[in-house]
Amino acid sequence: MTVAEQAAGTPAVDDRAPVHTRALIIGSGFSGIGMGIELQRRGVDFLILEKADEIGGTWRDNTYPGCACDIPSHMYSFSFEPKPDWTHMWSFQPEIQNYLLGVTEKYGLRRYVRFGAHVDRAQWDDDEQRWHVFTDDGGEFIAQFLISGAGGLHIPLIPEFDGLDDYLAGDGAAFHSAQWDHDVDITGKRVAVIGTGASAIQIVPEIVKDVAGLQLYQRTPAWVMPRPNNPIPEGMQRVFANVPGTRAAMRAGIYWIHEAVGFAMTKQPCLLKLGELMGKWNIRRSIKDRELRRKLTPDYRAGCKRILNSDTYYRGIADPKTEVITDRIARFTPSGIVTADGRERPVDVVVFATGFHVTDSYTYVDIKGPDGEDLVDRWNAEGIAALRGITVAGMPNLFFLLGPNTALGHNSVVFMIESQIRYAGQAIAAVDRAGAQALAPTRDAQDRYNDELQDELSGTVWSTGGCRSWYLDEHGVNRTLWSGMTWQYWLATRRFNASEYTFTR
Ligand code: N01
Repeated sequence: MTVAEQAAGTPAVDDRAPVHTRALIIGSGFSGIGMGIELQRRGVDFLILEKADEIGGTWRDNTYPGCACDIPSHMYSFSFEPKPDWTHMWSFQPEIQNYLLGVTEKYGLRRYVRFGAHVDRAQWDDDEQRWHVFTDDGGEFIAQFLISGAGGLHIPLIPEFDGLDDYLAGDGAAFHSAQWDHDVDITGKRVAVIGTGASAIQIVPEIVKDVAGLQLYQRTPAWVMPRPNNPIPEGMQRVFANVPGTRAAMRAGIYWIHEAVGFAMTKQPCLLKLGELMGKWNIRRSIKDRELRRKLTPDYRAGCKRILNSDTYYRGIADPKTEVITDRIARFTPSGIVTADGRERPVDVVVFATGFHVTDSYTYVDIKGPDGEDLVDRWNAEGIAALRGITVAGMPNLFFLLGPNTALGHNSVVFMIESQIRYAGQAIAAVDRAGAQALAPTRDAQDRYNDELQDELSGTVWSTGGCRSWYLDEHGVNRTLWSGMTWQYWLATRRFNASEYTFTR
C-alpha cells in the first residue's frame, strides 16, 4: 500500500499497523507544504502529519478580526508560486489561507496529509536507522527522515494571572487571539484586550466600533509605523499578471527595502533612530492627549521588539471607547480585572493577545535520539541550538524548519523556509548518494556555527536595544532570530556541505 493510500482512510485505532514512509513532515503550514513540494519534486515518499483538520498552520488558526500579514504578500509567498492578484499589499488572513489551499490543491498534496494526527513523541531506533513517531491517538509511523514544520508560533501563551480561574468559572468569556471564539458576540460588550503586540494592534481598531468599551492592557508599548493598506487596483493586478518582470520587480523591491531595515537591526542599530522619528510622528498625528502620547511612546530602540505597522491602531486607541491601562494587572475577579492601583474594571470578554510559547515550543514533541537521548532535556540544559537552525548533532535524519535562530525580525520567513527545504532536500539526497542510512551534523560543526552566530547576535538591536522580548530565552540568549541579512542565510544554506556531517551506513 502506498503512503497516499494509507493516508486516505483513517482506520480505527486498534486496527492500525504502523505506517511506513521515507519522510514524515510534522505540520502543514507554509513549512510543511513547502517541504512536501520539495520531496515530491525529488521523488521521496512522504506523509504530512497535521494535528488539526485543515492545512494552513498559523494562517488557519489565527482568524481574529483584522488578522493580516505584516510582510507584503508579494514577498510573503513562495517564490515558485507567485500570485499576481493579491488584493492588498499586506493581505488579510482569509486570502493567505486561500493561497495555501490553492498551492496544496495544485500540487495534489492533500492526499499526503493525515489530519487529526497530533504528534506527541518520536524515538530513533538505531538498529533500524528509522524514526518511530507516535500520535496522541495511538497511531505509529516509521520513517527514515523526520522533518518538523511545526514552527514556533503555534502554542498560545496565556499568562498565569491570580484569580483567572474564578473569572473563567463566571459568566465572562475569554480566549486567546489565536483561538478567537467566533460564537462570542462582542457587540455592545465590555472587552479587555491584554497585550499590545502584532496581534493586538490588528484586533483593536477592528473591534472598537462594535464594543461598548475597550480596555487595552499595555505592559510595553510597541513602535508602530504608518502603513496605508489600500486595495491593489485591479489594473495593477493585471499588470503583475501580464507584463513580464513586473511582479518579480515588485518582489525584489520589497525584499531589498526590508533587507535595508535588517542591515540597521543587525549591523547599525543607531540607524533605527530614523524609524523612531516616524513612529513618534505616527503617534502625534493620531493622538491629541499628551499623557496618552507619553504612555504610547516606547523607551527602547525601535526593532528591539518587532516593529509593527498600522494606519489604524492609534485611531482605534483615540476612540473615546478605548482606555489604555498601563497599571499592572494584579488579579482577575469573577467579573473583572483589578490593576495594581486597586481599581477593578468589570469586563464581559477578555482577549489574550499575549503571544506564544516560543523558546519552549520544542517541548511540544518529545524527541529521543540514539540511546534514548532526550532532545528536550539537552535543549533545556544547553539552550536550543542546531546547525543552520535545521539539523542537530547526535539526532540522525532530523530536520527543523524555522528551527532555532531562523525566525526574522525584518523580512519574510517564507524566504527562510525556502532556503531550509532546499537544504533538507539536498541532505536527503546526500544520504542516498553516499549509500548511507542516516546523517547528523558533527558536534564540532554545530558548536562552531552557533558560537559565530551568538557572537554576531550580541551586536544586534535585539540584544542592545534595551527591551525584553520573546526573541530571548530565560537567560537572555537570542535563540530565535537569524543574526544577519536573509541573503546571507540563503548563501549559508545554498549548498549542503557533507564535510560538516557524519554518515551512518
Ligand atoms: O504576541 P507578542 P503577538 N501581562 O508576543 C503582552 C507574529 N505575528 O501574538 O511586550 C500583560 O508580540 C506583551 O507585553 P510585553 C509576529 O512574529 C505575525 O502579538 O512582553 N501583558 C505583548 O504586548 C509576532 O511577533 C503577524 O511587555 C502581557 C503581548 O502581550 C508574533 O506573532 C501578525 C503579559 C504579546 O505580544 C507574536 O505576536 C500577528 C502579561 N502577563 C502576529 N504577557 C504577521 O502579520 C504578555 N503580555 C506575520
